[in-house]
Amino acid sequence: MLCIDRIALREIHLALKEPFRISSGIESTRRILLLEIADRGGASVWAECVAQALPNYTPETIDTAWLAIREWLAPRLLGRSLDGPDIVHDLLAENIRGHNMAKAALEMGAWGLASEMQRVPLSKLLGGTRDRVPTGISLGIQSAPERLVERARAAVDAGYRKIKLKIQPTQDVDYVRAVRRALGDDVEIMADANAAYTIADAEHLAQLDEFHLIMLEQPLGADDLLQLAELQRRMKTPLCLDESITDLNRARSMIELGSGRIINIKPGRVGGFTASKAIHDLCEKAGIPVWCGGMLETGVGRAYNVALASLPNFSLPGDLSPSARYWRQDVVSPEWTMDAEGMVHVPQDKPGLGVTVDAEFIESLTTRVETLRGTSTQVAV
Ligand code: OSB
Ligand code: MG
Repeated sequence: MLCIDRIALREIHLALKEPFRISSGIESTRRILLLEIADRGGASVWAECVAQALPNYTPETIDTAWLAIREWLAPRLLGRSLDGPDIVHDLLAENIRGHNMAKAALEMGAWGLASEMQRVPLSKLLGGTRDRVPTGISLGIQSAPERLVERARAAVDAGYRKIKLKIQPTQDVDYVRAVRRALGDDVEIMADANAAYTIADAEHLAQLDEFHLIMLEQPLGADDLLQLAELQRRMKTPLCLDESITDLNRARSMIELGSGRIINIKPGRVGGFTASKAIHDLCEKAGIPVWCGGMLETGVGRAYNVALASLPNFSLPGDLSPSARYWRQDVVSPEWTMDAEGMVHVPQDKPGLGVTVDAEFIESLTTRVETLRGTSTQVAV
């Protein structure tokens, strides 16, 4: 039984070691929404909302998420006795459309809190079966193919099990070709277009087939399931959907229409763990591999992703890079690391996130805080 009696929203600013460019925008210093969720009994947990500063990946932003949590979502949970975290998804879904990242921050936080209270590792609570999960790296768009080749080579040397190349029109075939030639045929390479193309580009995109990519992620718009199905018929490379998959039903549509053959599950994008598990189970039955995507999370969000990625059908390497790939200093200790075989270790002996959150460091990065309680709210700056 959970009874959440306090939710603190906190915005922190954390500089990426280097800017991350994708077709829909660039991130340099991240504005990040962290939540602290406390149970009436004294237990508490940190959670992360993965919405970004601008609505270029999904319609949400950190500011819309803040509003949605304060006005509509947190009031549904505060002061209420909850049988368990598995009922939170439906509680937050009823007559509140969208705002999946805002919902997910609370829903995953409820799982984290339950894990703390039951003294069970989060991965165990979710049904995870593995104690190590393979990781890939996601490389942003570079100024020239040679720059990308350098990055990709360094990533292979570091042990990464999958190299994801961000592409966009005019920076695509030449970049992928350069990396495939430099790394040889044994390295698992994929590309991610973040919805930058239309079906009119089908012939152009089909040129990627010759590079034997393990997949091409989200080449067309999020809502273009029919066009994606047509593109899949015209390409050998398996398509993987990211932005398109916003819930279980979208995953069903993808499978039935043939709009893709692989799914990138980001728990934030689908509204949390319950939806992620449902998509995972559906895909397992349908023979569709899934993997865990990343959103440049801090070590808090990463803890949730690593736990999820320990489920059995997460059979491809996730975007689960170590802390040091993103930050000079992460907000957790120990920081997330990867072994020489490109595996991230899933915490087995600690409940909750499995890492310690550095509240003092977070305090020093904080630009605003708002604490929500059962009946009243109080604002502090
Ligand atoms: O499309 O997967 C994406 C980051 C921000 C927004 C969208 C995406 C990404 C990544 C980053 O690829 C993956 C990571 O966290 O390492
Ligand atoms: Mg993607």
